[in-house]
Amino acid sequence: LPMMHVLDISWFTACMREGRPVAVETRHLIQDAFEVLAEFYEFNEVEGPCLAFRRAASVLKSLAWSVRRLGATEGLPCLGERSKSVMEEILQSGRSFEVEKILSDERYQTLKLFTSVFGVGPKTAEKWYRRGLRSFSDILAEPSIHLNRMQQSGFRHYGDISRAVSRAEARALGNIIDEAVRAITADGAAALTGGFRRGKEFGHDVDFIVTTPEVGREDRLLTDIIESLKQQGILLYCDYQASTFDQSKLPSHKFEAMDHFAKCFLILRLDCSRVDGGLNSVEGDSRGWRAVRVDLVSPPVDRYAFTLLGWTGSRQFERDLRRFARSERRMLLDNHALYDKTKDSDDSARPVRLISNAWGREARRSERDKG
Ligand code: TTP
Ligand code: MN
Ligand code: MN
Ligand code: MN
Repeated sequence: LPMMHVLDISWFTACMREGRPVAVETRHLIQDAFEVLAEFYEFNEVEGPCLAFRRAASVLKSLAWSVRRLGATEGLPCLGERSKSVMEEILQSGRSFEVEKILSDERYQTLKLFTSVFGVGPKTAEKWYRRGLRSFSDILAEPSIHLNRMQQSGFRHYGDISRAVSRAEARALGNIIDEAVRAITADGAAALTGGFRRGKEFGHDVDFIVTTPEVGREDRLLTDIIESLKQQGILLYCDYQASTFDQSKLPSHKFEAMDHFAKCFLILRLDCSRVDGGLNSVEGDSRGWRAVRVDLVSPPVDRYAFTLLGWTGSRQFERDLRRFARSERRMLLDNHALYDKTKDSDDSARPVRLISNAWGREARRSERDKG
């Protein structure tokens, strides 16, 4: 990420995670252990330790060396007492008693299973668990349970959408979205974002930002795309959320995890014939298609830069970047804007707007060049 240099945050290791060709057994054991612990606390709605273990896992992910002794991790950020004791146990015995206890816990296993369904969060999973349900067949056989539309799609396409999406499939979907955009407006563009933009080979979904140079047109652009996908017969599920973005309310002084732009969460039917080298599913190949989760967001073009930054992720990187902006630069960063708290808001908004406009132009130009 070139912006690392711009913001001078090379000190922070979590930013440098992706693309390091290191595979070390023990480190991965520790990383997985931290992720299990984080999830355990998430299921119990205890935010502090959950984030602490997430952060510790991401620091380990960033390392270019293998962890063999606890002493070697001395200078690393974000490793607290508890992380260190788990790490020490794994370094000594190859396992963690605490983590194994969680993994064999019926409640953890059940919540893990239930939350793997699209549309089922920890709260719903907990509710079902409390009612004595333990499996998908328990849920589907229980007449008093009402599944919403999202959960129904989640169960219907469970096999497909829990299988990783390959880069070739992401490319094929990119073509589909791009064609849809261009059929609507010749100067519109779709940009791949999310994990695939970070260079990942596999993802749980494919994320795109769609734009049009005409500010104010973006809401309709997204609904037009959805209509086109429906016409093509490939729209299996659609949750559309209209924009609640209000330019006059910028800059926002509170931290906002979610942005206000028009967006949609989709499940699309991807035909085998569109993918070089076939689908990433044995079943799908014989069927001739698979279902894939796709997210689209459509900001006004002068907000393009911030949206691209925000949607590129990872979530941990975004959290760290926002924290860096806040504590090291006295700035507020979210998907809508970058705001300098040390200056008058009107003054500071202007250069940011200029940069944003320039980036928006740049993005359109490079998309056009590609085309
Ligand atoms: P995800 O698609 O959830 O994650 P990912 O692409 O990093 O990884 P995966 O391969 O599992 O799909 O989210 C991508 C980024 O988009 C993430 O940094 C969070 C951001 N995002 C928003 O900023 N606002 C939103 O409303 C949503 C849904 C995501
Ligand atoms: Mn994604
Ligand atoms: Mn994800
Ligand atoms: Mn996504």
